[in-house]
Amino acid sequence: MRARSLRGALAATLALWGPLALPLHAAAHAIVLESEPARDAKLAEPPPRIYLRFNSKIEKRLTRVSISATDGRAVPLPVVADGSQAPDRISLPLAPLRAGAYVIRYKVLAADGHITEGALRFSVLEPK
Ligand SMILES: [Cu+2]
Repeated sequence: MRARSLRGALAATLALWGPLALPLHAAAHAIVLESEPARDAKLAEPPPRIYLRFNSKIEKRLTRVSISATDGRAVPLPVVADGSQAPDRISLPLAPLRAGAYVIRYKVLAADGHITEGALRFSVLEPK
């Protein structure tokens, strides 16, 4: 009887602390699953927006995204954090871009408290 309740208590403790102790948090790291433009895309038309979908919820108030022409300075793209968009994705409208190469840099805080940084490159081709 006593051994059984001890095992029960141990199981309950593991259930409580196991998820914190195991390296499962990596699954909650914010990784980009889908993007528009796609990575290294060569676009005939300027993209109307930047869209990023992550594998987990992100803390939008602490998420930063910028765009830069590869030879120019970075321009921040404001991230809407009013709850009007799904918690695992961001959509940022763009003013029309000229032909050229661009880099999107993002720094996001995932639900597990870890920050992920990344970059996405694409280019807009000269009109034919
Ligand atoms: Cu993590």
